[in-house]
Amino acid sequence: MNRIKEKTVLITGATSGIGKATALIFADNGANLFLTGRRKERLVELASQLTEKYGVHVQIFPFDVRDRNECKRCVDSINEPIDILINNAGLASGLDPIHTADFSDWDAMIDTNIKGLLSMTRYVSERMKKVNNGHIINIGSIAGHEAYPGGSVYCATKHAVKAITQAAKMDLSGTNVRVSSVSPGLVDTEFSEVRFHGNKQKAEQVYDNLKPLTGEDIAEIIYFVANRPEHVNILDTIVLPVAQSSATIVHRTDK
Ligand code: NDP
Ligand code: 8X3
Repeated sequence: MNRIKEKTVLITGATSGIGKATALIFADNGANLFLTGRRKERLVELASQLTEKYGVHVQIFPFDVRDRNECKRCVDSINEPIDILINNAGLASGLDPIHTADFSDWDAMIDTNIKGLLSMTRYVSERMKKVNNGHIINIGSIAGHEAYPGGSVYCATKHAVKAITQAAKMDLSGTNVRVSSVSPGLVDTEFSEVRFHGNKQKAEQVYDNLKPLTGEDIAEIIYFVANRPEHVNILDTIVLPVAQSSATIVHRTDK
């Protein structure tokens, strides 16, 4: 059953990977979309592709979620109710140990993954509470359930996403607003290229000799979470490739 048709869905970080795949699956199911990300040209191209192929309404908002004023401007400029907010924009920056890591990497992750997500949630949840309807879906990670070496701050930001999801659900207790998170393991997107500051060779090694998840795999889970009946609130889902058993245990086959 499709409960998504004609719903309005705001997706942050729709220019690549999980966010873009999510935009596609929601458009395919008749949702009208508000898409964000910093790379405007990609948003323009995606919007025209979705409008043409699926006949849905798509509005784009090119901005940096680290800028709280821009988050407010985006939400304020949407006049219709926002049925679903998918807080997907995020990144890992670096994989350096605690004693040598770069402060600017830490700031980028904290400001995007925690503060950006909080800004969007703060502005949208206020509106959802007023109309007693809505669904906030946060993209967490296996890194929000476990830590790993070199991941002190990335893992901390994703642990924060888990805590924010749980606390938001409690804050909105008694309303019809749902709060969920989807927590993937290894997904082959631009994630590792961003983590290694554009080093494609290092990025490819992350997915070497294993079959990682794809953005589409996670988009399907996000769609499933959003498409439950209104009384069903999935709080979290951990989704791993079969070759991954924890944040650090990954089975790689010989070439
Ligand atoms: P990608 O790098 O492919 O996509 C990240 C998206 O986030 C892009 O659309 C990017 O858009 C957007 N983004 C990043 N920083 C900002 C910013 N400051 N302001 C606005 N948008 C921003 O990676 P994924 O698709 O893999 O990542 C999506 C989410 O999934 C992230 O939260 C990530 O932590 C999480 N995740 C990823 C996993 C993986 O293995 N890939 C596993 C578990 C969770 P733009 O650059 O245009 O601004
Ligand atoms: C991304 C997955 O394992 O690189 O959140 O942290 S991992």
